[in-house]
Amino acid sequence: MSLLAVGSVLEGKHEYEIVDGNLLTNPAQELLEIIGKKKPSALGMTVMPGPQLNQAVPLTKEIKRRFPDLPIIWGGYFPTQHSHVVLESGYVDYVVHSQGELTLLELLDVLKNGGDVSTIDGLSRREVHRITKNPSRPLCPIEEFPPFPYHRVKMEKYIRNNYLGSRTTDHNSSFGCPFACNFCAIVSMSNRRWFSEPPERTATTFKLLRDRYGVNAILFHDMDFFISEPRVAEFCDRIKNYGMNWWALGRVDELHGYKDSTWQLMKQSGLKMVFCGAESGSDEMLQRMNKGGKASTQLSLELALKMKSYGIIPEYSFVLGNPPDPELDVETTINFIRKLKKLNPATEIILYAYTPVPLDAGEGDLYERAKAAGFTFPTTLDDWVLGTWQKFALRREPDTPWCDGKIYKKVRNFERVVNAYYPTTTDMKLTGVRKTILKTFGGWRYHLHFYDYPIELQVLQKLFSYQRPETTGF
Ligand code: B12
Ligand code: SF4
Repeated sequence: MSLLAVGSVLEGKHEYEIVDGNLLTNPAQELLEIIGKKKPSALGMTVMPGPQLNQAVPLTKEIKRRFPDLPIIWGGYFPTQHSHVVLESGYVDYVVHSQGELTLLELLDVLKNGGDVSTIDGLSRREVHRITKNPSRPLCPIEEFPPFPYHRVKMEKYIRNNYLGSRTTDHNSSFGCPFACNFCAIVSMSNRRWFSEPPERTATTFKLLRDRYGVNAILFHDMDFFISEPRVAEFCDRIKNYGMNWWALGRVDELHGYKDSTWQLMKQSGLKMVFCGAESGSDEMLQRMNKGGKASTQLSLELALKMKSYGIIPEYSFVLGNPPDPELDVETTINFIRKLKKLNPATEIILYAYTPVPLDAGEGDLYERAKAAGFTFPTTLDDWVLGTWQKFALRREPDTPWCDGKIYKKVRNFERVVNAYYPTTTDMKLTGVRKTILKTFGGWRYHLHFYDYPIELQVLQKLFSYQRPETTGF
């Protein structure tokens, strides 16, 4: 989607091709061949921390070695947050910060026609002996960009069978978020701004994906799909007879405040599940996370009940192991999850470990505490691909100076038990006897609050290879 978004503005202006390394058998070799054959005038890469970065680093190094004159541009969250480290590596030439469409377009114009890159807002660049960051670019309303050029990719490869529908695919209908939770990567990307497609355009895309590609369900990956209730209501009204299902991410307090009529429309239009950042079982921690709005643990419980009444599944994510007392933090949130499960057993639980994102001084209590405990980010790109930083990026059991590995282990053990006793509704294969066995084995542990060494659940998980929520991808 990142590449479809930037591709949309290149249509008719620059020749371009999208290459997805995930679809290639030997991405490095095949990409090098494509570059050798087609001789592009620039290469843009979208890079997330974690597995993508792990591949992007050696690949970019090799491309630079083989094609030293080919300008290499990185974009996305990671390069935006760590542009200096990325450019200092010596093999990336440009970093496009935040929203990439206009910056890339201007850069390609200059690379093609000549001109001055120092006038391109939103760009950082590597010169012989220094790295320069141009002024930031204000976000542009996304309705000014053309729709995603879905025809540019092999759509069949991005359609899959899952709990939402037999032909599920993805879309993104907005950029940014008006909030500034201090563990969230969006803050440095959008600086509290938010722009969305108008509802009729999102509905048109929905229909196009259905009619052209036979899609019957969509996951919206917007940071927050539900910011504007009128937009959501109009969108649902437009699609309610399309016979499709959908999933999206939203905030607890926003959804809690929605009118009943909007909930009815959302249900009618095929909304099956909503991913919400419940984040913590402690109101004090929500404050320290700068969750903002009306966020509270009470609202999280009330929303789970409300969603139960509409038959829409809440998928709640939590950020655990927060400084300065990660043990107490984990204990409090585990107790809260037990309360939540009692109210609405269908609630999916996603557990992440707190890993800092770079923020300016004074922007984040959690980050300040992490730094006070001795946390610093890697200073080279090569360090970012080390095992310890890979673990950090995946947010499951990171090595952090304020939190003992044993505490994360406890979280994972609890996760195993809770997901055995309450198997996810998203696994279509886990039914009948297998489900009963799993529930029975998980049940005694859950009731006794005994989560340590869940070896038998590990074995069952291997045998049944059941799908846990954290593997469904958010
Ligand atoms: C879909 C998604 C995924 C998918 C698909 C990833 C994939 N294969 O591409 C899945 C579920 C697999 C996934 C996994 C992970 N994800 Co993810 N994911 C997202 C999500 C929800 C949407 C991304 C998206 O497509 N947005 C829509 C497009 C249009 O926007 P965009 O990506 O921001 O692109 C714009 C700009 O960034 C820029 N841009 C981006 N790339 C490029 C490239 C060039 C050349 C240019 C010029 C510009 C440019 O221009 C675009 C248009 O304006 C984001 C959150 C979000 N809503 O953005 C998280 C997010 C990107 N993921 C995140 C994380 C942490 C992960 C994981 C590490 C999580 C985990 N615990 O496992 C893994 C790692 C995956 C990997 N392989 O490395 C974080 C990144 C945090 C950070 N500090 O960088 C985010 C921001 C979520 C969050 N709030 O924390 N993810
Ligand atoms: S966690 Fe959600 S509400 Fe908070 S800044 Fe990130 S996207 Fe916005």
